[in-house]
Amino acid sequence: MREINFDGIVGPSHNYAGLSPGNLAATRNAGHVAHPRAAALQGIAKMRANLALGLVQGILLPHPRPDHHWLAALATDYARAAPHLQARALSASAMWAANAATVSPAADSGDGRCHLTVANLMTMPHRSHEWPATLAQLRLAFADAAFAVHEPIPAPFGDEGAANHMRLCAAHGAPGVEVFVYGEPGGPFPARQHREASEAIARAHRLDPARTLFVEQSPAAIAAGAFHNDVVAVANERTLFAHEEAFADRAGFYARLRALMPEVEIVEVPASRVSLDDAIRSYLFNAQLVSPPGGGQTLIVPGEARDNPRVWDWLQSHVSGNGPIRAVEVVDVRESMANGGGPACLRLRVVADPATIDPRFMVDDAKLDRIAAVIEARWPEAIAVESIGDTALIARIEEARRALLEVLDLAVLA
Ligand code: SUG
Repeated sequence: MREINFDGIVGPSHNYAGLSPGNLAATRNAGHVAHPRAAALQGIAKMRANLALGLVQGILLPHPRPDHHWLAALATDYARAAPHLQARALSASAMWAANAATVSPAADSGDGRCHLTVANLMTMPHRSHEWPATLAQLRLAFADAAFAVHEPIPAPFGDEGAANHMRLCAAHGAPGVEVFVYGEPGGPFPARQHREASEAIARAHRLDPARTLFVEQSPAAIAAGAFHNDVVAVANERTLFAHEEAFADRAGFYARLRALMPEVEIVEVPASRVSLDDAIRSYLFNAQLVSPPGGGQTLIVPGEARDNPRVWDWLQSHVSGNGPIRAVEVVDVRESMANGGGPACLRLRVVADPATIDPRFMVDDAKLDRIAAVIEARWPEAIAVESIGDTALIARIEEARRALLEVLDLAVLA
């Protein structure tokens, strides 16, 4: 059993339309010119860095954009749709694979299978139509009997996938404690993860209720721009790394966790060292906390975390002390960051035997070279929001994706 990171390849339609209220980066950058080619190459470089650490790497593919099926269901087409519908049909938001599904490894499930429930992403219109294409990919990638792939939880219960789910365990293949973090409505921004959805997923995945926690996200964190829990907390093996203000009742949560798992190591960053605002701007917690084969945990942070002196100071002092995070790696994912997506948003973690996964969804350096060549040749260099009605641009976006599917022998997804 290995932990495999499946990164969403940044699609050729990547742009800044400001579609996610409550995601302050996306709102701040609305109307800026986006660079899909650079964005996708940044994602490839992040995957190469993961491979260099000795981690196992997979991919998820960009979705067909614009989404003609969604527009047809709205009784229109791209040429006639209002600009706000065009933008919502064109978004490359499927790149944030942490929102693709919630995953429970086989060791946690009553039936010994690894369960994946596709997220319905119903709160944001531009993300609400991702799930059919995600489901199609997961059914291909995880067709083996070792997996159970579930359809999304029905509306009105919002589910945003692994971004609001953490797992603590002695080792990836050992039984774990699964933590589902939900939000309560009432704040200035939507609470996208509903408790009812998380509870349904835990039942579908046949989790042991005694080892499953439902924890409320702090309303202050949502109000400050933490639209998903993975903006303020991340877990790996025995380590929970979180901001002091991540949870509504931190003491209650930590006590329940310690009772289930006395060996848990809670690394909490106090607000006096890193404010909620600094944490959210730097995406300190939207990091990949990984266990390279050599031992010790590495935190993969975005460049924005190094640029913030308070965040960088905290990281340096932790790494030079006796804490569980032994090394920090910096990656440049700034095109995704400008839409509120850091290193952790771009990946979906699956604990499984790599041999049970469709090899078309697994990558090594040579395959990343082939993907990068398609991106270099086909992905638009820049997209301005005003140009999304341009039919030549749309044709280019669609051809670019088709070329990638061809190279990966995945034309079946076309
Ligand atoms: O859902 N941004 C995404 C960012 C998702 C980050 N994922 C995690 N935290 N796991 C979102 O808000 C912006 C797209 C736009 O405005 O065009 C966007 O959808």
